[in-house]
Amino acid sequence: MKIYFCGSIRGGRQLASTYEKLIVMLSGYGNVLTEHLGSDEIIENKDRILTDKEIHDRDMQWVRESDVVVADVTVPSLGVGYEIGRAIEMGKPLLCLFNSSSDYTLSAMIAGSEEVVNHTYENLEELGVVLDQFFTEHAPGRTS
Ligand code: 6K6
Repeated sequence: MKIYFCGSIRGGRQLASTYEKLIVMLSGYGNVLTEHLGSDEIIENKDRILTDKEIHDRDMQWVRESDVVVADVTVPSLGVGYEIGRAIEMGKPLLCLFNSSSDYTLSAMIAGSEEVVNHTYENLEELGVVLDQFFTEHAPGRTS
């Protein structure tokens, strides 16, 4: 099971520690291709040596290879929105998570999409059940 996790980078790193915890949770269901999203250090030190084209092409290849896409859509990010649109076109099962305790408002283009599973959360503890249900429904019987 390959999981592509999306979270804001240049859109803002306010929720980096949340991404890190989410990635740990997702690792229980499969191989998270974008583990670096939880670590400012890795993004700064490793990915900075890649050109924008290399980042784009690598990430799109990973979206193509993935079995499911999970996005934290709380911090508005052009890159995350782009990945979601591309993943929808590729027919990937997609779970979008929005933190309602934040000061952000979710774009209608995500909140109103019937092609993604939207879930609003207040704390990460409540996401265990949501992830169990998503992976059971959209990737039944698959293992890493
Ligand atoms: C580090 C500092 C500035 O740029 C970097 C390296 N950039 C990226 N490295 C890896 N993935 C990236 C990078 N930029 C965007 N992405 C992908 O887009 C990630 O998979 C995220 O889900 C999403 C973030 O988009 P922005 O628009 O918030 O950057």
